[in-house]
Formats: sequence, structure tokens, C-alpha cells
Amino acid sequence: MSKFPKRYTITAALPYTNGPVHIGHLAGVYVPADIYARYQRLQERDVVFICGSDEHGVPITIKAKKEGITPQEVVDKYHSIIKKSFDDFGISFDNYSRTSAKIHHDTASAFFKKLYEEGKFIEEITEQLYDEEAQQFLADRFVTGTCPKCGNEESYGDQCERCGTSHNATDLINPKSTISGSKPVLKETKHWFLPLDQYESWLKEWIVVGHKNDWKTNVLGQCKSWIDDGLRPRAVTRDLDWGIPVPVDGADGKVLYVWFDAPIGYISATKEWAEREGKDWEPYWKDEESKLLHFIGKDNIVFHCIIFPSMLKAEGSYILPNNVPANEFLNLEGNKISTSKNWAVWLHEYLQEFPNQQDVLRYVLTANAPETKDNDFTWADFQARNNNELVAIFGNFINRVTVLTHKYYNGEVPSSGVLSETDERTLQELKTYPEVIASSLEKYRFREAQAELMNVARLGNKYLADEEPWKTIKTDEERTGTIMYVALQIATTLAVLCEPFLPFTSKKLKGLLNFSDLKENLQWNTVSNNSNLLPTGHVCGESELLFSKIEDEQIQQQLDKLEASKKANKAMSTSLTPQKETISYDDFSKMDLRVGTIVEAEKMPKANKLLVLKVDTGLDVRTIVSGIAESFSPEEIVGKKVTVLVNLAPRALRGVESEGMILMTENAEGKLVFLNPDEEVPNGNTIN
Ligand code: B3M
Ligand code: ZN
Repeated sequence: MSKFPKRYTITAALPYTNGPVHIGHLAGVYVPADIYARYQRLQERDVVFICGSDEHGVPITIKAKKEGITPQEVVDKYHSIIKKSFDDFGISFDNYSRTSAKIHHDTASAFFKKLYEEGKFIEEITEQLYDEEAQQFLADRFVTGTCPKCGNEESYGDQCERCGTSHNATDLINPKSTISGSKPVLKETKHWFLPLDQYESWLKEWIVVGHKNDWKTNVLGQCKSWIDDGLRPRAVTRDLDWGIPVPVDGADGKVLYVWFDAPIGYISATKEWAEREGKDWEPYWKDEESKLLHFIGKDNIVFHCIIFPSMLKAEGSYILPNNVPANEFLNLEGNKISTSKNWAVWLHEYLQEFPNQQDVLRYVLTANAPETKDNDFTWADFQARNNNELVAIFGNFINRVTVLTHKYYNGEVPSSGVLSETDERTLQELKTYPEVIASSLEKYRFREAQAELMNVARLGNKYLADEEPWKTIKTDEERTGTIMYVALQIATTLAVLCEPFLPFTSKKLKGLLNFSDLKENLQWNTVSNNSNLLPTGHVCGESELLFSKIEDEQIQQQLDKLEASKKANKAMSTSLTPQKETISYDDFSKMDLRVGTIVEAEKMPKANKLLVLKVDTGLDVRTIVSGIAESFSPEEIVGKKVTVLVNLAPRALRGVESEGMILMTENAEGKLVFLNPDEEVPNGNTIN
């Protein structure tokens, strides 16, 4: 096999479409993946760079419930926000698909069916957590509890975000339903399990032995700890109504587990791309000479290194990932990035607030990339790196070269006289950088690679400062021509080498140097093999600044935004619920509130929070189901005066028709309290 693979299949983790993308996602996954894909393309290799929206799973249904819309409306909204923001940020996917697409449903269903028919699953009726009030099985994010491995009390049903462990919901200690808050019961249900334990020795051989030298230590560490803990069968189906229906008999009301279907999304997105481009997708996923790479965050390691490879192994016709260079987490101003607390820098907002400054964020996120440990993003560092590195080093060098070329030669590349020793040495050093940067990139060391890129700009600045063309122009025309010729070769090399990291800057710089008039399209290797890149007589384009200073006011605005988030979170965390949005009098007048009396009360069978009440509303005596069983016994509330909303649409609660609502509040200790008149008032009197 040649030194380099025939093909590169590069995937980036499919973002959940329950919210926009933030800088943590970019630093962890998408910027490094894009740098790598762009670099391999510049090496003229056969690359397909794949991603798409992860549109199934419980987070979507939770978001839909919260926003009072359907899951499809949630994914449609965020799929377009995410896709557009990636496009605008220069993440150069060859295809950005989505897992609600038919091609994915077909691909994932066929994948499951093949494993099912070949008997690769264990089919088992087991007891799963069930919420009797919500009448729903509890999987994944529908249940939280204490992680059996690290004690995190907020672990999800399928994964603990603190220690990364992935487990079954029944492993949780003190589980609690995130739907009703109630303690789940165990209820039998049939599911299909991937017997990971059967792949344990193979995984140990493939990862711990096979990849001990080329996978990152943080990835190897997690894989080893899971394998050492002993792998167990994992359910790959769920009792949910949102997802890909399980394509076998006896699976009504069941869907594929989102982490079973989502990684197959890489395959379906490749198929979709190949159909569009008139290519064959199979070699990218089935030819041993293709290099499959998954760019992910550390919370996805188990799924990409243990579960998905076991699925691929079980299916039998696919290649396995060559590497999974997972990054650690990025924090923001010293705190964990949090979607729910709005403690984030959202990509779509950044693009609006810092127009045409995509590369500044790319640069800063790469310079601070959490490649081996969690790292921190601060707005002060963002401003400093822009002003002191991009403007003062990279931009300054290019500005001097282009301004002087226009000033002395009307933008034309001057002829070079005899090269001095310094010139030779500088050009020699210049030609080492493509290899230096390439070797870092081939090892997924993006911070290091970008630092070397900046050394090219430093080399240019030092050369001009030492050779001082602005002085020699007065005495030695020929020498000045040579200096400017050498400086322009450095600028040209920079234009090519910076493209993976700073694609927008590269495009602008190629315009300043008028690449479009060059006879050949300069690739990575062209700049490493020759230093006569911009020939004498070539006319450069108009000069313009590549970067602009970022002022304190801009940074203060961002810090104020975060301060506002902090305040909002504080307000939320205190008991006072913020006032709801203003309504009209008409809205209010639609409600019919009456004084009533509870005349009967009994517990709802098998529902520990509900009481069934008979309420005399003055209009009639009606049944109302009320979630007050944990605050009151039936006996103690018979005869109580209450406030009743009588014209609320009736609804069935655990099979009992409830016609109205009893209005309650809470006392300081959080105990429920009735609202009733402080004088004797007949039932049926209206409340206005
Ligand atoms: N949707 C990202 C996450 O866990 C998850 C990646 C799927 S890649 C197949 O936030
Ligand atoms: Zn844990």
C-alpha cells in the first residue's frame, strides 16, 4: 500500500437538532475536522467530509414538549439554523445531511434488519423503567439518577456526562422521571440488545493493542476503562414514538436507539453525496485502503470506539475507523458551557456580531483547542490573539509586502538579483514549513500546526525588518527588488498553507496576490517543492487589510451578554418564577373561575401523586383529578372551599375524565396550599 491511503472518509459528530451550535462544539469537533479535510484536499487526496443533523433521540422530544411543537418542527428549525451557520463559518462538508431523511431511515433499517436476520442481536423481555403517570417507558434523557460509576446524581439513563460512562437506565441509583418527577416502576418490555460482551476480546485486540501508538491517550484511556469494566449487552431499541421504527415483526411502538441509528447517518450521508456526485459510496466505507476518521467530542468516545465499531464488525462488510481524534471540552470564562443556562457563545450570533471575522474565531479556537485536556475560552484572549497575532504579525507582514510592492513597482513582482546568503537561508527555511505543518496535521495536532503557520508570518516579518527595503530603495534598486521578490514568495506560501486554518483569509490573500492569474493552482506540494511561486512580472491585486483590530467595546458587549445570562440564571434559580408574557383582558375573561367545595376524595389507584375528587361547583358536582396526593390525604380535604377553573377542556388522566382544575399555590416550604375566599361564599359564585 502506498504511504498514503487511497481515500479519506472524514466524519464529524452529527449535532443534535435541539439547539444551535456553540464554540464548544466548534473547538471540540468541527474546526479540527475542517482543518484536516481542507489540508487533505490541498494534498490532492480523495476526500469526502461528512456530517448531518442528528434528529432522533429523547432530547428532541423533550425540546418539542417544552416548546409546544412537534419533534419534526423542532428538527426542521434547528437543522436549518445549524446547516446555515456551518456554511457561513466555512465548515466545508461535502455533504451535510439529516437523520430524518428517507435515505437514512432506509439505510439504518436495512443495517438493523441484516444484523437481526443474521442473529447478531439478543432478543429479550426485560424490566425497564416506566413512569406510571406519564404512561411512558423511561429511557436516556427521560430519566436521571445517580451514576453507578462516579456518583453523579444527574446522570442520564444512557450516559453519564461527568464520567462519560454509558449504561442502561436500570443501572441508575434512585432513578427519577424527567417527565413527571415521579419514581419509576419496572415494567416488562421486549428489546433487542447488541451483545457487546461478545466483542470484548476483539475490541481489546483492535484498540488496546492495535491502536496503542496512534490513538490519543485520552481516547485510549476511556476505551480501556470501559473494556476493563467489562462490556455488557446494550439495548439498541427503545419504547418511543420519535425515531426510526424497528423494522421487524413484534416491534410496534419501538424505534431504533438514537445511538444505533446516528452513526449509520455517516454512511447514509455518504450515499446521498455519492448519488448527487455520480460516485460509488462503497469504497469510502468498505475498501481497506480508505482511511475512516471520526472527529468527535470526548462524551462520544464510547459510541464511536466501542459501540459503532462493534456494529460494523457484526455487519461484516465495513472498514473500521482508523482514528477517532476526540477532543476534550472547552469551557467559557472559566465555567462549563451550558445550553440550558445560555452560557455559551452561539455560532449564529457570533456570525452576526462579528461579520466577516470567521477566521478570528477559527484561529482562537484552534490556538486554545482542548486537544489533550479541557481548556478555556475568554473574550480577553480572543481580543489579544486577534490584535497581537493576526493583526500584528500575519496582517502586518502581508500589509507591508503588498503596500511596498504597489509603492515601488505598481503591484508587479520585481525581478530578483543574485540571492544573498540570508535570502537563500530564508527561502530554505520557508520550504521546510509545508512538511513541518503537514506532520503536525497528520498527527491531529492542530494547535501545534497553527503555531508553525504563524512562524511563516514571523519569518516574513523578521526578513523585512532585517533587510529594510524601505531603506535600500534609496540606494540599491536591484537589492530592493530581490528583497521584495523573496518577501512575495513568503506571502504566497502563507496564502496556501493558511487555507485549512483560515480559509477566508486565504481567499482574500490569494486575491491580493492575484492567484487567479497564475498558470497553476498552487497546492500543498507546489509550495514545498519550489520557491519561484510568484514569478517576476506577475501583477498583484489591490492591497487591503486582512484583519481589523477588535476594540474593548466589542469585548465588553460580549461580557455584558454573559453577565445577563448569569443574572437570568440566578433569577431562575430563586423560587420566584419570572412573570409570563402579557395577555389581553379578553384572554383573561375566557377563564371561568368559581368557588367550589370538595365533597368526596379518594386516591387514584397506582398513581402516587393523584387524587380523584368530587367537587360541588354550584353548577354541578363533577370529577376533577388533581396532583395533590403528596400534600393531602383524601380525608383531610373533604369540605374544603376551593377555587375551580370550570371551563377547562376535559381530559382523561389514567382513564378518569377530569373536568376542570383546582387552583393551588405553594407555601414557603413548597407545600401545596388551596386558594379560597376568607369569608363564607356560596358554591358557584364567579371569581373575577
Ligand atoms: N448527536 C452529539 C452529542 O452527543 C451526538 C453525536 C452523534 S454522531 C453519530 O452531543
Ligand atoms: Zn458517572
